[in-house]
Amino acid sequence: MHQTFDVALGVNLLHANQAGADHNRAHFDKWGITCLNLMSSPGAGKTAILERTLAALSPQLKIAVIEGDMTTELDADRLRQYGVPVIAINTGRSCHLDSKMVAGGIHRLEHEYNPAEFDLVLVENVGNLVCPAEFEVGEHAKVALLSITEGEDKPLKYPVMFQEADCLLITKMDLAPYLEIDLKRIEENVRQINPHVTLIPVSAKTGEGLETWFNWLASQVQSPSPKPLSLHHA
Ligand SMILES: Nc1nc2c(ncn2[C@@H]2O[C@H](COP(=O)(O)OP(=O)(O)OP(=O)(O)O)[C@@H](O)[C@H]2O)c(=O)[nH]1
Ligand SMILES: [Mg+2]
Ligand SMILES: [Zn+2]
Ligand SMILES: [Zn+2]
Repeated sequence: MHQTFDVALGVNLLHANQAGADHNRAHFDKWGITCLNLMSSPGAGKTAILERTLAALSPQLKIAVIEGDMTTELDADRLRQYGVPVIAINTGRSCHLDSKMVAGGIHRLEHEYNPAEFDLVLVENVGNLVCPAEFEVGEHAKVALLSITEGEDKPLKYPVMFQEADCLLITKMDLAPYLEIDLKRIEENVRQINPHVTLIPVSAKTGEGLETWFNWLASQVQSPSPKPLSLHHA
């Protein structure tokens, strides 16, 4: 009985979230904006990658950031230094962004700027390897990050994030010489879960792999490949 109730509650929650995601997606499509949702466990390097990305691409591409954090604006302040609009969303006790929170951010973008001028909205989700993957926010693609310090087994232990990802950045590659980690095993484990994901090893510190990441990003902007708006969490 209890379990039935929980399942029903979860389905309703995701259903309501999906309606909000469709709303956000309609905004992005109307304005010709590509939206990417960056997700990882805490500290895998989302903000560091965004810093390098804004520094390299923001003159050519008009980018805005929606920055999700439970309580602070620390990451938002880091990214504001790159001269792009950064809309901070504090999620309070929630360990993920949902579509309604992101709608608030989109409506702020609409009121404070001319959204049709933007090419790309990058969403940094709350650091969490589990539920951000379940809550669509209207993005065109999901980017997951896995730091090499987290261990080869994470794609198997937290499969939803890796199943859902369109692109997976293996971050902090500069630390590889100091760790007993097998990149090939990470890749094999990821491919078991998601054979077609675009997998890019990177280092925000040395710049390794960033060119490949920028090219993937640019390919999303030039030819966004909309996914069906169906509820695929159920
Ligand atoms: N060596 C090394 N350290 C990195 C790299 N990228 C990020 N870091 C460090 O890892 C820590 C976390 O990086 P962030 O970019 O703040 O990670 P995050 O995923 O945004 O963290 P949350 O937003 O708190 O989930 C910081 O101390 C960074 O300096 C990298 O490529 N190499
Ligand atoms: Mg961050
Ligand atoms: Zn959550
Ligand atoms: Zn709206």
